[in-house]
Amino acid sequence: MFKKMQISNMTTLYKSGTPFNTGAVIVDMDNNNFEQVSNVTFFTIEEGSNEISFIYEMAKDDVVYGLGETLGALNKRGKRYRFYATDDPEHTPEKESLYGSHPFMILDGEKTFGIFIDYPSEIIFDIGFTHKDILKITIFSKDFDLYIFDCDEKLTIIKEYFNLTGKPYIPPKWAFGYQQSRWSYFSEKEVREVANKYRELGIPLDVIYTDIDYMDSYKVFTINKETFPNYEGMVKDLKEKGIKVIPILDPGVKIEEGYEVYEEGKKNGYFCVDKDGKPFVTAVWPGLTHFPDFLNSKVRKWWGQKYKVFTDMGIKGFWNDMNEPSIFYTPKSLDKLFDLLKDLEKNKEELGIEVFLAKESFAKISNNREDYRSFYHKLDDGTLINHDLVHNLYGFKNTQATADEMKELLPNQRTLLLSRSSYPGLHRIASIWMGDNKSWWEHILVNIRMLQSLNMMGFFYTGADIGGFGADASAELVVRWMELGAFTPFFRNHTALNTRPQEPWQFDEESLNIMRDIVRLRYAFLPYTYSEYMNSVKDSNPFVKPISFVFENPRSKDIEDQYMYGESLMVAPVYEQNKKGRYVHLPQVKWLNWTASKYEERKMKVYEPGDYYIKADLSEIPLFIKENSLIVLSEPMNFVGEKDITELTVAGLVTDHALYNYYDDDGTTYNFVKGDFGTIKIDVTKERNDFKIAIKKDDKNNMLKIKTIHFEIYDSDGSVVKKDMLI
Ligand code: MIG
Repeated sequence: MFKKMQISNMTTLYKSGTPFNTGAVIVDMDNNNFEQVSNVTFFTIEEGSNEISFIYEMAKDDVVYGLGETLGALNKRGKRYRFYATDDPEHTPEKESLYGSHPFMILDGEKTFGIFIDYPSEIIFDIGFTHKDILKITIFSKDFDLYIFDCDEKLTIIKEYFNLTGKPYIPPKWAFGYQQSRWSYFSEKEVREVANKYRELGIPLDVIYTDIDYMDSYKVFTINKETFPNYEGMVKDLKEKGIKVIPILDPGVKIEEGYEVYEEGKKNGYFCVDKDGKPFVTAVWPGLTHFPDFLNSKVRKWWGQKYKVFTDMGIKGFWNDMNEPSIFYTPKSLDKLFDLLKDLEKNKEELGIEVFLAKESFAKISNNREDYRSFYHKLDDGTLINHDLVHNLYGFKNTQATADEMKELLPNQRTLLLSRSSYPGLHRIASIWMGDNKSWWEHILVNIRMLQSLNMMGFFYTGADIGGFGADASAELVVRWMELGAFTPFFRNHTALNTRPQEPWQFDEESLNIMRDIVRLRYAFLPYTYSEYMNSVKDSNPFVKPISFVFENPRSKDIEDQYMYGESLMVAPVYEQNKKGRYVHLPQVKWLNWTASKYEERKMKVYEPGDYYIKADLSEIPLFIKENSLIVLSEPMNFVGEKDITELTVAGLVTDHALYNYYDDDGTTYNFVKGDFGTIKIDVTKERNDFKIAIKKDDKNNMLKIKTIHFEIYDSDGSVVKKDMLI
């Protein structure tokens, strides 16, 4: 039995039992206005004792989109996905769970609809895996909210999902600059050296991260005074060079007498508890730790205020890691392992398969479901709830603690806030990166696909560890990945401890020069990227979209390795080893190709719709501007905001008429909400062998410093007209 409520003309809620209020959905519902039903549109239902499955028979050509942070293809059909937040650094193709839980999908085909399940523990989406045509969604509970979006338009379904769960987060403008990180910048000296090297080499940079190495014994909110004697001084000095420092924060609190965070948490009962009501003991980086109980609002307040040590230094960006929460082991699981080892020792002369099995037991002490079942949260109303039932919310609530208190610590300031684990709703307040990928060519493709799937979930501001986190990277791999990264909203080179360094200068002169050009190209695109990002949030329209969300031709459904970046630009990165080009599908309209390497060299060529092999040397990335749309560029800078943008270059192929909505604001506050922003409507109309240009500036608060706009407008025959306009 469900309580059925009509939320809008296309969205229906089916409430089962008494669901936990996750905070994902933000619309107020009239709980009295429901009807009791036993069916759910589109699905047949199979009920077990503690689980329920929704089954749908897919038509041959139905395509499934969504599910956010999952592996496999962009079309999710043919694989099984399991939402139970997991810290798994081995993103091999068979894996079913990663860090986030994103149970929202769109089925597109004979019938088209969306489904979102608001339930914070285990859900399995078997999408034509067990049986190729059967979609089976299993929820391991009878208490959940299920939403059906009955609509033929994929983008409208997404809009409706945002109506329900809120609009995507907006970072500061500098978050669209280039960022550098590495787990194992061991000292302040090293961080300063890396930052300085960027400036010496003339490679733009906006952010540098300090990973867990800056902490004192991995104690959260502390700084190792030996290796980072003047963290605050470092933050200030780098700020002068336009480089912002972002620290990592882990949720596990080290159990250590006298350590303030531990003492306060213990005294106030702020930690998750075991079945006897004692603080639950687990282990992460610092050794034995407790987990703060982020489901409790008092704890969130306390935790969020702790960030003051950093905001007082002028820091405006935070990186919340390990919040699935990751568990290395618990004393209990470790004891079991020691028993096993003792057993093995007794028979050490005759061991065979036992050793093999022991290896598996060893792996199982991390992130074990049994451990997640053995601790509890105390909610605001005093009730205890088993962690396992709300597992997927931990990272969301951890990051909510940060976001909420930022309103007080940094009033009216935007922050760059990243979380590793996530749940629907987190996209309103922060964003996520894609976690611990590897320096594998295969993972560039994963990056391209996940970027599109995450955007459907409202995680517009996202990206992967460029160059790969685990394993050693080759120069070619880093170069190609940087080319992709330049066209993802979150553009950060990051790698793990003990891997080959992969900052741009770590390889050879040629690779260094290419990477400098790529990063400069990224900055040249800043006016476009920022305008498009802000417009996409305003319009609830994914910033990155699959080709098939824009073009209706069947062939587009097969295209997963090209994507729309904003409304005008299609990106087709080269992501294979030793390739000097790639095949590209150009759907339905004409396209203006720019196989870009240097911002200054804009050689563009017109293509009719079709399939082409596009050459792209190591230094080049194939870009395509859609017919009758425009891109806007400006001179690259060393960091966002280094100089006023006084000149724009507008380029496009206009066969009829193109309109661009240029947008800008202060980039750091929320004043845009009150209308503090400037826009320029740039209108280009084709006229015989010429173009008519109309410009309408709306800038009552004088946000815009643009004086000149250079036009490079192409015609179908490939000819270009160049004009300058003063505004
Ligand atoms: O288990 O802080 O995903 O980006 O560098 C490793 C060290 C813990 C995992 C994060 C990664 C980060 C690393 N962390």
